Amino acid sequence: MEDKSDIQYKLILLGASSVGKTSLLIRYTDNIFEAATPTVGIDVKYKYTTYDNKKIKLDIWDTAGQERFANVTNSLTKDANGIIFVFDMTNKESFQKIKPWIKDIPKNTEIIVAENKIDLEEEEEEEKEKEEEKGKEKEKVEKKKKKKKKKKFKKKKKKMEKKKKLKIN
Ligand SMILES: Nc1nc2c(ncn2[C@@H]2O[C@H](COP(=O)(O)OP(=O)(O)OP(=O)(O)O)[C@@H](O)[C@H]2O)c(=O)[nH]1
Ligand SMILES: [Mg+2]
Repeated sequence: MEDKSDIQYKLILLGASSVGKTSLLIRYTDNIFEAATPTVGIDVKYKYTTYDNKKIKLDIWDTAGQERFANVTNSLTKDANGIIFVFDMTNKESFQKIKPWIKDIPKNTEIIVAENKIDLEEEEEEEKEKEEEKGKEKEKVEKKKKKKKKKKFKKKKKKMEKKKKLKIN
């Protein structure tokens, strides 16, 4: 595509390793979701979009979450227009990792915090519901068993009392 844009923005994806930065990026730029390998250093992708009748070019920098690339990543953020912090909702540590990063971001830089892998929460929820259902079913069976046992005992007791009465008479 011809590089004729009214505005150009530089965006950076930041976040711990494996939170899904590259996956988010290729979903946005190419509309696909495929197994991504860990990013080495940095990578950049472009996306053209329009807003307010203006043609906008987004340079989206994909960074490596691995600690050994921290220096490369930090130098990128200085002249960014916006930063998208990504964390994995099933990994608390990945959220905590964002805090120190935010402190070092220049004040006029826009920030977005994106919670990723929310499909895994739905899976967890479904699993929980199934377990609860299983528990309820087990409870029902136990209650039925107890009731049956009680009934049996009552019957036996009645029989014995009858026998006793007969003997006395
Ligand atoms: N279930 C699920 N898996 C995801 C999602 N997004 C990414 N993944 C998987 O998470 C793994 C890591 O994804 P990447 O996109 O490579 O993560 P990254 O943040 O770019 O990792 P680094 O490049 O090492 O910093 C891959 O196996 C992806 O397929 C999501 O929304 N849901
Ligand atoms: Mg990556």
